[in-house]
Amino acid sequence: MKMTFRWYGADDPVTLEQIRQIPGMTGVVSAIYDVPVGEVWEYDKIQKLVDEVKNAGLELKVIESVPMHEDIKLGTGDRDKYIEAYCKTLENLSRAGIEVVCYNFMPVFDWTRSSLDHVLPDGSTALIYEQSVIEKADPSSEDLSLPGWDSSYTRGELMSLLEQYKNITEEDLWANLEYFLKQVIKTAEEVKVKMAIHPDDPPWSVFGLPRIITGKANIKRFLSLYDSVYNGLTLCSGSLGANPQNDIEELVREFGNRIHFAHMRNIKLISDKSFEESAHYSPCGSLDMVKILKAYYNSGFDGYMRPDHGRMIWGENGRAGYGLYDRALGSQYLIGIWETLEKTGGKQQ
Ligand code: DNO
Repeated sequence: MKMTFRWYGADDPVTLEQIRQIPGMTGVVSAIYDVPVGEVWEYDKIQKLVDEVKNAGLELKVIESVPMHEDIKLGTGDRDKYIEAYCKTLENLSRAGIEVVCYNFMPVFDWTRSSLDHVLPDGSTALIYEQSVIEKADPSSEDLSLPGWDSSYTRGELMSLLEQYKNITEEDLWANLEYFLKQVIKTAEEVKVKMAIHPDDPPWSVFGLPRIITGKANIKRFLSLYDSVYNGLTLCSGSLGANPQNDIEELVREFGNRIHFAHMRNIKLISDKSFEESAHYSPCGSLDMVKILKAYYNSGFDGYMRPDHGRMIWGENGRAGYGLYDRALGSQYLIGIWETLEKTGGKQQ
């Protein structure tokens, strides 16, 4: 297992120098943020980022994410152009030494939360998802603030996208995903970059939009669309864990050899379809991090891992979910468990 930390590039208030000082960190996961969705990431730009990270004493082997143009998800006539650009980006990433590419197939919105600064009993703040709030929210309204939302869309573009998705069923989305994989995984195999789809967060439909990477049966279906180690997973404990029917340890055991990137996050389920993001430490949330890590250890996991969202603690102001302090604490907790597993041999579950 190689422990990494998400870094948002030069604009991130968290610096590479700070990340470098977290014990056990091998690298960061990052992306090129100033290329519009659908355009090719040029090799020089990627190499420059890789060098910047290297000069700070860290590695950049995982990209999170290469975003997907909505035309691919919608399956419009323009999709081939965007798929070609995606493949070209993969070639350039491979040339710069990238091994894993994380992406998602969620229509319009990426991860969704109802509040970004919910105050927990200990005074820290965390992201929270309350189904009742989301059900009442209007996704096209200007004052809705969603953390994963690409704010580069104008309101008009957003309305038009939502309109186009009215005709897209889950089965259409599956067909469009398969179409994408059939071309992209071929390139991924050639250039040896492992694709790792991120599950939908939360793993159910929001704002009436279809979502399909939601649990065991659908992940199985996804993996069989193209049976190759290059068609793999980012297994996000917090995303999938929001549905208590998803047993994360079981998913790790079942799909172990197809997991290339592990997102480790705890959440506290507060009621049906509602949860708050807790500290990583198992007793703070509903997931058992020791059991999950044991499943990774027992499956021989040697991919990349990162602590996922942290709370805001110690007065830090930063990007919601992506501050320095709580994620650093989380990483140390995870590394401590992993070290124990390595020294005691893991044992059977
Ligand atoms: C949220 C992240 C997601 C993830 C994308 C992958 O914190 O886990 O935004 O990066 O869904 O494409």
